[in-house]
Amino acid sequence: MTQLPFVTRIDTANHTLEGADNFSETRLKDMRSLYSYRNSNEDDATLETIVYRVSRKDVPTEPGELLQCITEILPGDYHGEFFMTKGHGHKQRECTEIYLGIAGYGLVLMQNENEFRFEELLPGRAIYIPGGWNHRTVNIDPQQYLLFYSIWPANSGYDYEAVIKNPFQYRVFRDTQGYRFEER
Ligand code: S6P
Ligand code: ZN
Repeated sequence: MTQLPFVTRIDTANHTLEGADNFSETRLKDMRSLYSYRNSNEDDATLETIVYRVSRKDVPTEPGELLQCITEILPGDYHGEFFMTKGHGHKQRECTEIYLGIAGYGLVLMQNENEFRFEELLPGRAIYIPGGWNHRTVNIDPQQYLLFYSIWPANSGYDYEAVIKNPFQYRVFRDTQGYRFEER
């Protein structure tokens, strides 16, 4: 037990976790293959578009410790498919996670083998993602960023291959009704 007590704070003005020590930005070029649209001649400005940012508070990656982060998914879509996270499973499959909506309107897609579920992510709504369920978040408000807080075991690890080997059964597109699912 090397971790001493500490405090973080959700900074709703800056869309970050105050006290975070790890920041990342994911651009379209980093995740293009996850979208349905295929065009090898995409222009550079589009590829540089930031899709989401994560600020994470790190602790020792030991059993018993908890990681926390704030994710901000910007509003937008790539050829109709809403901005989303890459999605992943946890390397330690049994590790669970909780997402708490802070601002905006999103969907959390969850998939365990062939079973697909989704939940709306709204301010104050907490979604429990059990171990073994791959998860991806989609911002379905075309006008506003989506902000949510996550907390999960520090020894979980990230398995990005999991959602390539077993892709989510549904994609989420912009629609006159708001959004629509498309089956792969
Ligand atoms: C970590 C947790 C979130 C995501 C973040 C970005 O277990 O699920 O912090 O890492 O929302 O998503 P992704 O799929 O790019 O890691
Ligand atoms: Zn996770």
